[in-house]
Amino acid sequence: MEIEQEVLDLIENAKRVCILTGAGVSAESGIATFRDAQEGKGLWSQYDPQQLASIDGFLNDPQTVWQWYQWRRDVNKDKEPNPAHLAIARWQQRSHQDGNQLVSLITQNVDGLHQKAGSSPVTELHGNIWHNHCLQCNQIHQASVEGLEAVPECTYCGGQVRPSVVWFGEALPEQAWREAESAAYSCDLFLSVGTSSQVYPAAGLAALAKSQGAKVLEINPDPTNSSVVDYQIAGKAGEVFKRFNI
Ligand code: BV8
Ligand code: ZN
Repeated sequence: MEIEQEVLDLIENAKRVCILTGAGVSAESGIATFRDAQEGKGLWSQYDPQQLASIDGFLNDPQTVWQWYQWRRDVNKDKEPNPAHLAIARWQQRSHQDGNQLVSLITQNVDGLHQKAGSSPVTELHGNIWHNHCLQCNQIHQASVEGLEAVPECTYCGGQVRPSVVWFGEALPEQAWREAESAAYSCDLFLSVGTSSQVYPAAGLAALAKSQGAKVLEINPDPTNSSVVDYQIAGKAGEVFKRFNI
């Protein structure tokens, strides 16, 4: 039986689906992946994203890190969800309506495009680039930071305002991690969409699902060849979801 038909049956018959997405699911919306950035594609390619996306990076050079996030917000602000985001949102809505399938969405992306596509709930493991808070007192910084070149000052304690994303070396938000772990632990079908599966602890979720007997499906034009993957669809997420007509 042709693999795609097998995968369609898996999707059709799964009771509890856990979808983990990465930067690849937003690539067709025109947002470069981390991998692209690391391979010297793009303005900031001379910087190591792991350096910029770190507390040390911000403490050593807050201005540069702030400007990197302002640049990314500028790139993201007019980007629209693509067929992959829209298909996942429809899948979630349909599962809510007919109730015979539970679909959980876990993302490593900070771009908010899943929410823009109508997905709900969305578990954001690494935060959201449109939110900011004070490094010192954690107060949420409500005001818009559009166009602000300099790192804003906290209106409560005068501390530095930072993007509300999870930097390397920082713990993931507890609630989000708990949701992700329980969704992976209890699913019978785990979908890994557009992620290179190199950043932990997110990259460990597929193995957790597998350890509980779930089937693992990877959608990625560049297979990760990870041993936990049962089915690999080597294609772009937007095109694959369109083809599957999910
Ligand atoms: C922590 C937010 C401890 C910021 C991000 C175990 C082993 C080794 C290392 C570690 C370990 N445990 C922890 C670590 C350290 C580190 C880590 O994993 N390092 C890696 C690099 C080795 N992890 C951490 O630091 C984590 N924190 O461990 O804290 C702790 C614990 C308790 C108390 C205190 C401390 C925090 C990790 C989160 C960091 N923040 N983002 C920001 O965005 O600015 S990670 C960031 O990079 C993204 O969120 C994402 O997670 C990752 C990029 O990966 P992908 O999304 O997969 O993107 P990538 O570009 O790599 O790949 C894209 C893929 O898409 C490719 O495969 C490509 O082929 C595919 N693709 C392209 N086009 C398409 C497509 N697919 C489908 N369709 C297409 N059209
Ligand atoms: Zn403060």
